Amino acid sequence: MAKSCKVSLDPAVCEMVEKAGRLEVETVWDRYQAMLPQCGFGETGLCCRHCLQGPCRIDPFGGEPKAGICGATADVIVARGLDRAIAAGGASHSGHAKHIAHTLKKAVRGKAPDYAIKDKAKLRKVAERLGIPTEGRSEAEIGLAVAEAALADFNEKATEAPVTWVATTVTEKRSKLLMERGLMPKGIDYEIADIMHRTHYGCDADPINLLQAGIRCSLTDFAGCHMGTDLSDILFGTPQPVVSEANLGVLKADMVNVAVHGHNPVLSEIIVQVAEEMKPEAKAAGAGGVNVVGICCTGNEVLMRHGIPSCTHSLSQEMALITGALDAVVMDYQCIMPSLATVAECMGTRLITTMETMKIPGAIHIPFAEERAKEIAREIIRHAIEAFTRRRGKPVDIPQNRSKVVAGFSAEAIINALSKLNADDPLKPLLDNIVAGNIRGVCLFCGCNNVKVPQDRNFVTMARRLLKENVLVLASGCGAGALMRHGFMDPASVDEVCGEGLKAVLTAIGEANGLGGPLPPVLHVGSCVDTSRAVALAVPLANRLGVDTDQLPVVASAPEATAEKAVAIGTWAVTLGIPTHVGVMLPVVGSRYVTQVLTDKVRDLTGGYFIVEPDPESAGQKLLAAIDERRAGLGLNVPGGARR
Ligand code: MSK
Repeated sequence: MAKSCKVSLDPAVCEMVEKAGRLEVETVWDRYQAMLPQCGFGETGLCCRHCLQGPCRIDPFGGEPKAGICGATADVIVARGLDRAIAAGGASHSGHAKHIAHTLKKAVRGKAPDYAIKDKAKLRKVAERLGIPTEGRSEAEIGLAVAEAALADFNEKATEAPVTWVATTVTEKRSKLLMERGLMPKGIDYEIADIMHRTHYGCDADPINLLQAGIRCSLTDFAGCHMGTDLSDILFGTPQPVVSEANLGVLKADMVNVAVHGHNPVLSEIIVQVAEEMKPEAKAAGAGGVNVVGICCTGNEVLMRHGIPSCTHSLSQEMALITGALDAVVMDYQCIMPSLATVAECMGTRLITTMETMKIPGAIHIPFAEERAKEIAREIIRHAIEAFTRRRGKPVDIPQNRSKVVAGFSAEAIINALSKLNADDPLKPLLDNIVAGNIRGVCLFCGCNNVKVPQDRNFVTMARRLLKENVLVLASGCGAGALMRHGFMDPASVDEVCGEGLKAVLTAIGEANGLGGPLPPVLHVGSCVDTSRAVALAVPLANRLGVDTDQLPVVASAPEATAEKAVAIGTWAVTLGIPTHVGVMLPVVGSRYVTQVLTDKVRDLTGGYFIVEPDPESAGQKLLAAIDERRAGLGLNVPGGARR
């Protein structure tokens, strides 16, 4: 019988939480309980540690102290704190992109023989978008120029030119608006350093100036996401729909189970290739083969390009080890809990870090270098095979839960699917259905799971509500993970979860593509970096309508956000004009002024705004209202209302 528990909606996770309790292995939920009550100053953003005179904290109820030792008010402290979170998110996503740019450069110069340009058409498309000449040039020459253009985006340019991965990826109207309003970033690393400078002791103390810089900096995260997606597609292929499975039931007792965890596909792509080659070694050790599975966004990357099953996501990463069946976890970076070292020690899992930016005491560190990628991947898998030989014959507890997943909906894949309905004008069927109301609007779910919310509750509740109201739902990151584990990426659940209009559209597209049935209710667009794929779809849609992205009936939601990267993504979504929901308390509520700017006044600047709503039912309602407002603005019919 499926287990249920308070901490997660996922029965597989509940089963493992119970096992962890029996084994007295501490989990994220135990540590959260031990942390309560959490500091109210920190939660509301009213604690400042930016200088050595602090920490300072402001009374959230208007009493004393009203200012920090230097005189910084609640508004200043909150705005500075938000800016630093945005900068950290931008540094992470763009650091990931920079890494892939270096890999591309090494590949085209012949210094990384295990890599090659896989999607030549995308290489040319990206080059043309950036204004790089392609005529009569080899792929290696174009690839080098693209990699150099990417790396040039990190520094402030002598000519004061904007970051190309922003200026060329948004609508022309948006690009102009960002320039006019001082929101266009001049360089990725430049803007991130600028935030660290202006939030230092005794610098920017104007909350509006601080927020404006934070908004500009959030676009470094957008540039990093878009660049990461573009360059990964060039090197590893642009995803196309692929069938796989998700949840802990994808582990196999008699196989060498290797999880790839983190974000960057540079290593995991090679692990996937080498795992197949190493089957004879695994067999010689008594296993059926090597079973590669994914965790978090590295999992999303290999799922959408190779159909590698997703084991689990974000908050429940420890649970994959608790099964006792995982022989190795191979990590790159971001969203990896250091607690895995303790769980791994208890469960006999080899924990392997690979990047200079991310080491964990207790893990084996095998430094990764693109120049020797396959050799390193083989060394890693040999560790897993050795761990298997120690585990062989011992009991494991693999929950039986597995959901069918159809993943891999890149913008190119979606447009290709639509082209089967109208080859000359692929966006027309989508627009016609939006106009007719069969698709009421579009919602992108992204972001993480957060320990403060029963895992997946907000994603599942909101997706159910929006799908029934005929909202087309896209998902990235651990949001995609949550929805895939609950069956939302299985075409068979369309009948149960979608409204009639949406069902008809998904069925028409699916049948036109020879699937003999509908597309899945929720379209998997990839990892958190691939949130940019939703923009790559929204921009041509806006261009086709002759409007900007702030007029589209498109909304976004990070209902269980955790990472600073999610804060940065949410802020750039608002900057591109999208009403953006966050389902957990942001550390800004300590300043009524900053909260008001983010949820209301920013609309005058960008057209977008934040909706902070922890209750998933009301959040769904608020997103529907935002969609309807946009529909009315375009003169489209609104359910229950008149055409304006
Ligand atoms: S992994 S940023 S917990 S989505 Fe991209 Fe998941 Fe959030 Fe990390």
